[in-house]
Amino acid sequence: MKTEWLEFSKEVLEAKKNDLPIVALESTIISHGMPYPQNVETAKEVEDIIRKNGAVPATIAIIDGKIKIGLSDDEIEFLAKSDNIEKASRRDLPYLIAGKKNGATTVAATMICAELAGIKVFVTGGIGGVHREAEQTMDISADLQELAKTSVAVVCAGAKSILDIGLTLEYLETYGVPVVGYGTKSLPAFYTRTSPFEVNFSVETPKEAAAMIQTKWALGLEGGVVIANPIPEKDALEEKYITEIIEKALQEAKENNITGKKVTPFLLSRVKELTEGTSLVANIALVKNNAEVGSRMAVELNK
Ligand code: PSU
Ligand code: MN
Repeated sequence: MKTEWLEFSKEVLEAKKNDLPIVALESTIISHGMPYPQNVETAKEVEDIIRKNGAVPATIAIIDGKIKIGLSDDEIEFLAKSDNIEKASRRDLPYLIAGKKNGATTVAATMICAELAGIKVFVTGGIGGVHREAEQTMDISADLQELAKTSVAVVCAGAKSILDIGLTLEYLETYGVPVVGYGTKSLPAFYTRTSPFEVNFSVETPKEAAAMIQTKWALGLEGGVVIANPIPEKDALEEKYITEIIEKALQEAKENNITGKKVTPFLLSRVKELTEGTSLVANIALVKNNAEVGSRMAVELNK
């Protein structure tokens, strides 16, 4: 059984027994997406938001080779503080699990583990995508392939403009992944509520989102759904400002020959430094907002 590698927290195990709605959360955002101590604070606050909305949070990570579904405060602290936690995507899971190592799961790996654990809704900040100049570098996040095949709904704040948003949408279209705007027709671009691109469909309520997700899977159409939820108005950054900073971070990544799985964390941390922390404040706000929507969706899906 694949489930022999899973280890549920008490809270998540209880939720499963009682058929309560559960929301998965990733851990790359803790170990590689945000600095300490904001990463721990955010991880805990996001869990509380999910509880307040009637669902049970399950933060996912690989610890000592176990797929942990639901983490203790000590485990969150450990992932947040250690500087040698591997960033774990699909390709990394077998090595980390067989070798009894630690890993912080990306969107792709969290989707895999959530599906193994029977969890249908996953809340995060932003998904990986097709990077700019991917026609040269072939840098396309494994998150997109996972969305193509693994049946978990991912609530995020759209795609960051460190990526080529247009190519990311084309890729998702090819693989039949619906990109659904939550209360918006424009695809949000993480720090901003809009982008030059439209979503495929929009829904206005968690119920409407749940109905379409349920229908997709009932039809036997495997794979994920992207629910793109714009950052709250008051937390959004000014488009011109953030675009210039992203351009600068991209230039630096190129000059420093940053490749492979280091690209996204490098860009995130440079953007944070160049905005003097403003981007981090926005990042925290949008994740919390996604937790609100995702937990309400999980409640609807569970009905
Ligand atoms: N985007 C963010 N914050 C993040 C990530 C993406 O705004 O923390 C993380 C997620 O875990 C995502 C991963 O799955 O980066 C994508 O990495 P890559 O581009 O190497 O696939
Ligand atoms: Mn990549």
